[in-house]
Amino acid sequence: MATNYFDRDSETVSRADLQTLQETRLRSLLGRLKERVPFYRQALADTGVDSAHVTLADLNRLPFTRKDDLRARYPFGLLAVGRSELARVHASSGTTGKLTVVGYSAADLDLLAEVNARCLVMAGARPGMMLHNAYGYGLFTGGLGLHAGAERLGMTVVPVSGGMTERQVSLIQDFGPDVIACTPSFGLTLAQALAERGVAPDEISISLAVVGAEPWTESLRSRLEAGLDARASNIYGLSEVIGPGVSSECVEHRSGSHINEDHFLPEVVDPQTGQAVPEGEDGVLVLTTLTKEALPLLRYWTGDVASLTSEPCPCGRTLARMSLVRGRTDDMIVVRGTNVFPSQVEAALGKVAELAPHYRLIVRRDDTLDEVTVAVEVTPATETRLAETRLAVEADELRDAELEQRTGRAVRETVGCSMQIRLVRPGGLERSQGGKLSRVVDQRELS
Ligand code: DLL
Repeated sequence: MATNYFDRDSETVSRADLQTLQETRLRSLLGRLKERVPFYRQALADTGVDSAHVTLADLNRLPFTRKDDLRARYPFGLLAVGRSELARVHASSGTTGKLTVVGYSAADLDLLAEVNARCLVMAGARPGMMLHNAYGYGLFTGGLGLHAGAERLGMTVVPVSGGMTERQVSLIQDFGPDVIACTPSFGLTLAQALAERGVAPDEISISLAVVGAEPWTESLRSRLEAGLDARASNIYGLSEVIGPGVSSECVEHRSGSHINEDHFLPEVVDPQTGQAVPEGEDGVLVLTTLTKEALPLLRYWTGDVASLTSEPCPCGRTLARMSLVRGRTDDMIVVRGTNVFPSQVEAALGKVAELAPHYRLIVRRDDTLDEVTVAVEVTPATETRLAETRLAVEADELRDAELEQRTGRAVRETVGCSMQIRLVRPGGLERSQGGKLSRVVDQRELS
């Protein structure tokens, strides 16, 4: 392995060679889909596209696949291999409805390890380093995905999984890992727990963090890096497409996450029209799995909003880069005519030192007007201060009129519309599977 790459040839391939490879793989994918998956046989027949000669220019004539297509064929209806060829099954829990089930052949598991090894190297990890892996193990792909990548790379893995913050703090102090893999919100929880124990960030051994599985922002990155004294790089992925390992930032530049494009073909499209948007513009990320065997997906509509660039990166990788995910189309809320992404609110909250970046937007319709409440956790220090000044009231809610007003102002200035602020104790907002915090609760349909 060259120092900076896990697979130099694939990661620095010329754009022309990459395109040829992608087209060859796309043709083979369409052939397999037609042969093995009735859903795609039907959908592709309707397009009239000649699979054997398809080029990237034909992509927009091919059908999208959506989460509902998977759900409607729950659990195994879109598999392209027999059940006996499945080496593993993972699943992702939606907030509503059935699980989305994903199957892996032995070759798919090999790919999961390969792309995660690439991402770990991009994030600065090297063979022989120790990884504290705090992504959840189980049906969630994060734990086992990073685990496989780290083993492939030749790291020492500590398979801690999520939760049990106190225990994790002790393990970090005792084992001295070099790298941590975790969600941004759990990373901050750990940083807080360390601070509460009186451990200074530079007293812990961690120097790199591999952070993803939920949207985060530059302001959150600054807090996380200060709290852990580590350099944090983004890792992105989704169960349907592979799990973690679709893309990752290179630790040197961290200006966009390099997509493993030889395996996952990216497009960014307008959420309304489905047409490609120009490079650099935001739209919905759509991914085609070029090499997966068990659950190959054509033009999978991720629902994640991001932009793409294929400008060369100083790290030497030619793989296109995607921006940090701004949010999900289904998380975008229209408040009195303004489009709002939770990440914009997060950026505003980041300007208020007394607040932790754990928040949730609750949307209600009051008569005909949309009202948004931002429930946001305060830092432990703020909670202590409020308790001392007896401003704290009621179960999980805290009151501080000055802080609420200042936060409301920051939100209005950044987002362009006003929202009510509700202060919550540290840890007061409920986390779901994998430590993820759902950012939007839309109660409009219910009221
Ligand atoms: O979250 C896979 C993963 C595990 C990625 C560990 C990175 C690290 P799912 O549970 O299927 O898979 O959730 C996928 O999470 O569509 C995004 O909305 C969100 N997501 C994942 N990574 C990021 C990220 C895993 N880096 C969904 N930034 C995706 C923003 C992310 N959102």
